[in-house]
Amino acid sequence: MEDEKHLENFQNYVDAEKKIEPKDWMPEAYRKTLIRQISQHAHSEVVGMLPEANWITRAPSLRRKVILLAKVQDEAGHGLYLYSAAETLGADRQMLVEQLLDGTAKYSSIFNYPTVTWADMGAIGWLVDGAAIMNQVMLTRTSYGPYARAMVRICKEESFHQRQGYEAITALAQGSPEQKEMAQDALNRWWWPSLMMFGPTDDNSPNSQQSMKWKIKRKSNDELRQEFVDRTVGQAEAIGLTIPDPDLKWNEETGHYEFGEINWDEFYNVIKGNGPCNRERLKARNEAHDNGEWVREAANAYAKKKKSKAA
Ligand code: BYC
Repeated sequence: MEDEKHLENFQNYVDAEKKIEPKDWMPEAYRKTLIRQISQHAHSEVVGMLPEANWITRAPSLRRKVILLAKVQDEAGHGLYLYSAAETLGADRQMLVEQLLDGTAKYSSIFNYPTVTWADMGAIGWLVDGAAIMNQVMLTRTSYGPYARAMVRICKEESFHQRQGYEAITALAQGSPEQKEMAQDALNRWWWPSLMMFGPTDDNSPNSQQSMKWKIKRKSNDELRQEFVDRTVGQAEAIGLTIPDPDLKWNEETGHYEFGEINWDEFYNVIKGNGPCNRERLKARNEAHDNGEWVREAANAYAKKKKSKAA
């Protein structure tokens, strides 16, 4: 029943900073919003493995290869925690996966860009994971208990991902002129898409207002984007790279960087499925799913056997 009283009690509970747990009463729209956001997040982790997987066999040293492998495996793990968190809300995992495979579910826009040089591995760790952490640290305090707890663990791993990326790009930025050029080129290509990861501006974000009221989100898309810019500019300067934004400047009065206009047409085009790699990503994901059919069959057969033995 969603009468006024229930809704009011729910809001009071959230306002008192109490966590909502799976068996607690919650408005249907709260449940739906969380399933939407958590499943999109899970899909992003899973699809996010693809651009990096492209470089595992071509990592420039054994050390870099081991690090990259560990990072990509972490992302698979994050996807699995998150699908489990969505299941606590009554979502059907198979249905969520099907929505990803048939192209009806969204995942982060950032993973529809190509990884054309090794420097992209550094840029992804530094910028993409850096942006992801900004958002996910906020989500460790989200009002839904299972999502908040999953984020605590995920953030620890994301922090390693960001550090390894910054270290990898630093090595290139301090290397030969060609390596430095490669690092700068990667920054040029990943900077603007990283800013888009935070989602549309607050004025154009249809879900933000309600999500903030329910404390699913605690900071707005624009607030987080600004925090990211403020933190990242100094990191670029420290390694001698230039942020590709002629309008970037420090504002003494606000204590923040001002930055140029984001190309929102590009963003909406990518999330509609028309980015540089959307089709390639979905094709790769579908192939991986089909190739894994025998593993799912074997796991089901094993579970069935175990169950009948126990019975
Ligand atoms: N890309 O009202 P808004 C990682 C959609 S992966 C695509 O502001 P909301 C990693 C949005 O879904 C970590 N779509 O929405 C993995 C909504 O569409 P619908 C990824 C986007 O939910 C591997 C519409 O635009 N992190 O770290 O309030 C390797 C309107 O937006 C995007 C997460 O998923 C986008 N960038 O706020 C390396 C964090 N932005 O559903 C790294 C969890 C917006 O209404 N998610 N849209 O059709 C969130 O925090 C929020 O969902 C967002 C958007 C801030 C992203």
